[in-house]
Amino acid sequence: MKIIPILLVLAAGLCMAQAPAYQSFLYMECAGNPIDVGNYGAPCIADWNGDGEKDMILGIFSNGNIRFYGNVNTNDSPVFNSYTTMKADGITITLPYG
Ligand SMILES: [Ca+2]
Repeated sequence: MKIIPILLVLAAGLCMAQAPAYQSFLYMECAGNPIDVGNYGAPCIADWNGDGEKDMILGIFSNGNIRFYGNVNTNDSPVFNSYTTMKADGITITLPYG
C-alpha cells in the first residue's frame, strides 16, 4: 500500500507545522510558597471570577478535589495569595479517578 506512507508523511508535516513553543519550567506559588499537589496536578488558566484577570483552577489527583486560586495581580504577573476548594450546592466537588 502506497497510500499509508503518503498519509504518514502528510501527518508528520502537519504536526511539524504546528509544533508548540515551550518556555522554561517555573513553580507556581501561593502566598510565597510553591504549590505542591503531588503527582498529576491538572491546572487550567481562565478568568473564573470575571474580574478580567486570569485565575488558576487546579485539579488534584490524590483526592479528586478542585482548587480555585484567584489572581490578585495582573495577567502578565499573576499572584495567588490563597485558594478555596470548589463546591457545588455546598458540597466539595470530588472527581474520582480510575
Ligand atoms: Ca479572575
